[in-house]
Order: sequence, then structure tokens, then C-alpha cells
Amino acid sequence: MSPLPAITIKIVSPYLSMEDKYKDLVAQLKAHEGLAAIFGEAAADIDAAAEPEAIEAARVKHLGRKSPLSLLLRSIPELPNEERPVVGKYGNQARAALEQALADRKKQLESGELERRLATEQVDITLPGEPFPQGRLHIITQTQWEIEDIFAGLGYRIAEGPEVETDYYNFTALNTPEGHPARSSHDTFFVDGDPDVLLRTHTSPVQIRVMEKEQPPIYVIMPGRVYRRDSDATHTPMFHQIEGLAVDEHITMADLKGTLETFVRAIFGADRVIRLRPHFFPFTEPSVEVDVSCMICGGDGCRSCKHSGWLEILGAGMVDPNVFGFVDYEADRMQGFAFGMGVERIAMLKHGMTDLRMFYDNDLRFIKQF
Ligand code: 2NM
Repeated sequence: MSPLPAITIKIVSPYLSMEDKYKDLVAQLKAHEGLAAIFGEAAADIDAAAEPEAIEAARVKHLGRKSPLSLLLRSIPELPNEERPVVGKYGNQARAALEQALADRKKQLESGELERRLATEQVDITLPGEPFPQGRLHIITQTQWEIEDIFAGLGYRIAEGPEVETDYYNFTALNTPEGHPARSSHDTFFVDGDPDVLLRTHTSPVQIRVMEKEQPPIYVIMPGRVYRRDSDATHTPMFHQIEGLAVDEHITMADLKGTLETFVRAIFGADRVIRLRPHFFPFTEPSVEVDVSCMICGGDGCRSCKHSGWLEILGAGMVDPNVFGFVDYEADRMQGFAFGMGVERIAMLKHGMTDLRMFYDNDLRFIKQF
């Protein structure tokens, strides 16, 4: 395809000579030979003036105190009777016309530089404009979406819920009894000092809300912001979690393990392996912590994995029958697994980061790398 031709913009402003511009006056001035000659000479100088200095010189020469026109006008009282009205009338008209012409010419010259450029330079309006700075998704959003895509591919739906929760959804229905350390104001942000209203400390309350509304089979993941009273190199008071829940009649721990292995290989690479270690969570029984073989040293041991070859990446377990009791599921017919992970931690491991706080410094040198 041949390029579009450049579009040329020309502004044409033809210069009207004094003779053309003051046709009528020139005709009338013929009534007085001297006056016609004076005007003709002045007009020729103005037409010829090509810079501001020449205009000023023409003004002094033709309108100054000692100019022929001024002298003629001043001599009116001494003129013969028949000449006086003619010179008086047309002389003043000639002076006004010359003053006007000088001003016009000056203005025209001042815009001359622009005129010259407009006449000689081309403006190609088909050239691309200044590019806008392009934004991007924050690395946490990118990572969250990547995790969501993997589970969407396994048939999971996404569920969301409120960040301001009640004690019931955040703790009680999750089998976290009163007096449990997680419930203390040491770890939890309470809203307006109300012990019943708080910022959710995990996205698990959304799972309770989903189970209250829907019957199994249930396959959902819950991404979102969560809040804990913690702040150092590995903890920020707000962070992102993705939890998952699968409830059906014959779900086993083998399903959990296979699901998590599939997930881990999708996000960290096909040659990763996982290991499950016994753990405790109030809402699952049994509970496990899940490690992935270190993707930095391949499992041989390095600084990132503290020379163990393993990195902890999530918590999981089989949903405690007590939790099913809170949502009126038939606990003896239903089985399910649940898991939870921190999006920041996954992003840090994927990108070899060491300080969690970089996510929220909003330093563009960091943000733009992803
Ligand atoms: C985790 C680890 C293990 C979990 C359990 C449930 C529910 F609602 F089914 F009981 N929600 N989330 C769970 C289990 C979360 O996060 C580290």
C-alpha cells in the first residue's frame, strides 16, 4: 500500500497595492497635481517597504512634520482661493489614508514570518500524534486473574462477598470458637469498636455465604482483599487471598491433592512437585500445609527455600463437618475440600521478590516491570 500523500495547508493573502486599495481616492486626487504627486510617491514607498525599518522611514518621510504633505497642509492659508478647499479636503483624506496604509503594512509585515512558513512548510496531519502513556494491570491483579483462569479451566466459578463482615461469618460459622487467638483484637480490625463487625481476615466467609444459598455440587473460588493487624517485610495489613471450595458427595483428599498439584504445575511449571504436611485449621479436619518444590534451585536447596528444597504456598484440608452443620448441609452425606493462598506470596515466588511492601509502594520503576 502506498503511503497517504502529505496534506499541504497554504494560506494565501495577496498584497493589494496602494493604487488598487485607494482607487477612488487616487482618482479624486487628480484634482490637485501636487497632492497627487505627493500621494503617489508615498504610496510607492509604502508598497516597497519590506521591513519595519522601511515603514518607519516612510512614515517620517511622508507624514512627518517636514514632509511635503505636512508642509502643503500647513500652507493652506497662503494658497490661492480656488486651491484651498481642494487641498483641505483631499489633503486630509490623503493623510488619513497614508496613516492607515502604514499601519496595515506594518501589521502585514509582522505576520510575514508566519505567512512565509505557512506558504513553504507542510503540515502532514496524517502523522501519528503523541502517544498516551499506557497503563497496565497491577502485578497482584495479573496474578489473581492468572490463578482464576487456572481454576476456571477446572470448572470452578468465582464468588465474591463483603470485606466488612460479621463475627458470625468470619469466625463462628467457620468453627472458630470464642477465645480462639485469631479472634482477638490483636489480629483483627474491628469496625467502630463493635465486636460483631470487622474487616474479614480471610475470604472464607464468602464460602459460608455460597453454601447458605446453594446446594452441592459446589466448585467455587473466592478472590479478594483481606485484613490483618500485621506489618513487616512479609506482612501488610491488607493483602489478597484466593480460597477454593469443592463440595460433593464423594470428594476425597486425593481429589484435593490432584487439584492442587494441577494448579501448582500450571502456575509454577510442569516439573514442580508438591508435598503435604499435617497442620491444624479450625475449619478443616484433617488439615495440611502444602509445599512446592523450590522453583529457584529445582529442589536442591538455596537461600530462597532456606536450603530445604521446599516453599510453603498454601493451606488446605477437608471441610470440618461442623462447618457443614452451620450451613445445614447433610454432614454425613457431604464431603468437601477447601484451600487458601495469598496472592502476594504466589506473585513474590513467581517473580523472585523479597519484600512484600514493594507491591504497595507504587514506585513506577517496580510496577512497570510487569
Ligand atoms: C485455608 C486453609 C484451609 C477454608 C475452609 C473453608 C470452609 F469454609 F470450607 F470451611 N474456607 N476456607 C480453608 C481451609 C482456608 O486458607 C489458608
